[in-house]
Formats: sequence, structure tokens, C-alpha cells
Amino acid sequence: MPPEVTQYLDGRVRLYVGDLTEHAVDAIVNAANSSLLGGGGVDGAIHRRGGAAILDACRKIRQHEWPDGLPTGEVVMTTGGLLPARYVIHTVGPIYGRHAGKEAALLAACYRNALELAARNGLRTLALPGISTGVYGYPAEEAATIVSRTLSEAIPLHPGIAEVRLVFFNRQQCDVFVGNQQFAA
Ligand code: AR6
Repeated sequence: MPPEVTQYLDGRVRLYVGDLTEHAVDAIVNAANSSLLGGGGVDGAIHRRGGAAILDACRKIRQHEWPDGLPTGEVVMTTGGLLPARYVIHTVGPIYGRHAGKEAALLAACYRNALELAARNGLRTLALPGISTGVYGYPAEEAATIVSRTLSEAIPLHPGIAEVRLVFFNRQQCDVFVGNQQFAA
């Protein structure tokens, strides 16, 4: 795993460059789509490396909890299968420009709800990708502001969560985040 780049909020937020699926944390967060049945990007990587147990669990969630698909901003949790992470928290980010001005609120909801679900399940370490900043077209600069503000509010509410890792696929994405973040001092 590549080394940590930098940290915020007394080390409770740490930035990494590399592959999210390599992180041995309590849960990694998947930037899924509402079908929960897989896709490209980080979603594809998680299902490939995590194996069939994740897809099986997603199918059951569709059957029993969300027959019409997981709504944008909501979260569900499954096994991590063969991943080094114990669990996967799946969320659906907003598609940029498709939510009538509610994109920022929906992106914030993904991060806030993922932390809440993790805390409710007693998880202590989490790793998240740049939700919506790939196929879903969210500008990375805007996402950085929203994510850093959201974590600044949410992390103090969950004393049990020791570490939130933000994992960027390459150095450039990480640099954009650092240049646009607005973490509380
Ligand atoms: N590790 C870390 N970051 C990654 C990885 C990885 N292995 N792979 C991609 N990224 P995306 P979205 C980065 O497109 O925009 C899927 O098909 C990537 O560079 O994975 O929320 C789903 O099924 C980008 O910065 O997710 C949905 O249909 C970020 O992860 C749709 O894409 C998110 O890119 C969701 O689109």
C-alpha cells in the first residue's frame, strides 16, 4: 500500500494514493450504482477482488430491503468477502447535474451516512474513494470542499471512529483534494 500523504482533524482523517481494495480496514466504501449489482471503476475493482460473496449479499439486500434499487445518498453494508477489509459499505453517489441542485447535499449524505452506519456497527476504521468523481462526473474541486466540510461536522459525532482514510486513485486527484479541502482547523 502506498504511504499516507497527509492528515487532518488530529489524524482522524488520512489521505492515501492508490487502490482502495488494498486497505485492511474495518470497512471500505463502494461508489456503487442503485442496482448494487456491480459496474466499472472502484465498484468493479471491489467485486473483482472481493469475490462472489459480495454480489450474493447485494442480491439479498435488493430482494429484501431495496427492491427498486438503493436510492442516491443511502448506504448498506455487506461482507468484505476476500478483501482485506472486513466489510463493504455500498453507497450511491449523485450523478453531477442530474439532481436539480441537490447534488452537494446528496454527496454529503453518502459520507455522513457511511460514517453513521459504521459507528452503529462498532467499526473503528474506514476507507473511502472519491465518490461520484469518476463516471458520475462530479468535479473533484467541488467534491473536496463538500467532503472536507462534511467530515469536519460528522467525525466529532462519532468518537468510536478512530480513522477515516480518503483514498485517491492517483497523485493528481489527491493534490486537487488537498488544494480545495476546507477541514476545520
Ligand atoms: N481505488 C481508489 N479509487 C478508485 C479506484 C480504486 N481501485 N478505481 C477508481 N477509483 P467511479 P462514481 C476512483 O467511476 O463516479 C461505477 O460503474 C476514480 O478515479 O468508480 O461514483 C458504478 O457501478 C474516481 O476518482 O465512481 C456506478 O455506475 C473515483 O474512484 C458509477 O461507476 C470514483 O469513480 C459510479 O460512478
